[in-house]
Amino acid sequence: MSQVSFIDKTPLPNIPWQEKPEKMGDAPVWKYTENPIIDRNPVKNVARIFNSAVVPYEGKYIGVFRGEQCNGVSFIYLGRSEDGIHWNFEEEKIHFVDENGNDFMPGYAYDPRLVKIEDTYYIIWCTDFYGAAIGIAKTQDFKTFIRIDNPFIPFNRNAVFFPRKIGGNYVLLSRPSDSGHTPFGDIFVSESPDLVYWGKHRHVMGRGSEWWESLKIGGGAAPIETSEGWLLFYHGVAGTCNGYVYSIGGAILDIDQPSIVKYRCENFLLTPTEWYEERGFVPNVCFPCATLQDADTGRIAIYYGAADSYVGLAFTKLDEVVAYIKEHSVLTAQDTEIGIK
Ligand code: BMA
Repeated sequence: MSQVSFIDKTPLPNIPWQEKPEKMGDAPVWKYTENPIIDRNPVKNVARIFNSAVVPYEGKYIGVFRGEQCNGVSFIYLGRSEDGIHWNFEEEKIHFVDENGNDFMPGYAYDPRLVKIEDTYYIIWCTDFYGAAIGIAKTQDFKTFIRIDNPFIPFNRNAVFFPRKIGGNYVLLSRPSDSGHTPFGDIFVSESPDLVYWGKHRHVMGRGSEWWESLKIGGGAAPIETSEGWLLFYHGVAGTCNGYVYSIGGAILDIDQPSIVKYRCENFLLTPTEWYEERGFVPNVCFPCATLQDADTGRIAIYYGAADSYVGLAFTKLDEVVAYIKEHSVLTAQDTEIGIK
């Protein structure tokens, strides 16, 4: 009998899945043995696909993928899949237009997230707005992609929507940053009644007391609504003498006031250990951008970018990951406060 439940009871019987290997100990998240699921050079003129997001769509899957072109500039490509594992990509990057239907392509676009709120799908990415900032576009049919106002001035990255309004407002996590590789960073939450005007900014959580997330953190997959609160998979970064190391962490936020962290796991949930995570364009990166979940079984599939070169899949179960986060929860005063000064 499951102790924790998803609030959204939609079943996803064809969720990508592999059972937990026996030799995992008590680690609650395990990697797909067939990783990486997307190889290099997946589309003409695209060298690598990584840091990408997917959703269930019409009984299958659809996703927005960070495709780094052969000239080094990233754009977003649409992909479709029957099983969430094998993907077919459109050859052309997603064509964004403004509200009047005129071309409105960003100068670059990376680390997209994809979140359905009511009957609309939102793509949120890092865009060039006189510096790295958050871009947003909406679609209802994955044919027309309409950009809406950039929510914040530069510099900001790693934004992701909550999948429903809270207190009547759209809610967005983001991570203010600098123009470079940002040796700092906390997660904030902001609200908007109309996706144009943003405010009620609150601090959610800062870099962790544990070494694996001691440099900076950033939002990852869209928070999942559960009976314990919003389950958040995020990335945490350590600075080593040989560069940054990106791991995946887990936290649970208050359902009505998500700036309040209820539980925060002191251990990483997943860290680079495999060749496709340790070797690539940027070694030692595990960067979560999306999850799928099946309400009937409690299964969760996590999509993450690996070494800025590949897409990996990892799995967990709701009961197991929530129990692990609670058991290893260490909270700071900053985590539990409302987050305004
Ligand atoms: C961050 C972002 C990510 C990338 C990570 C590791 O700053 O640019 O796209 O995966 O660095 O290189």
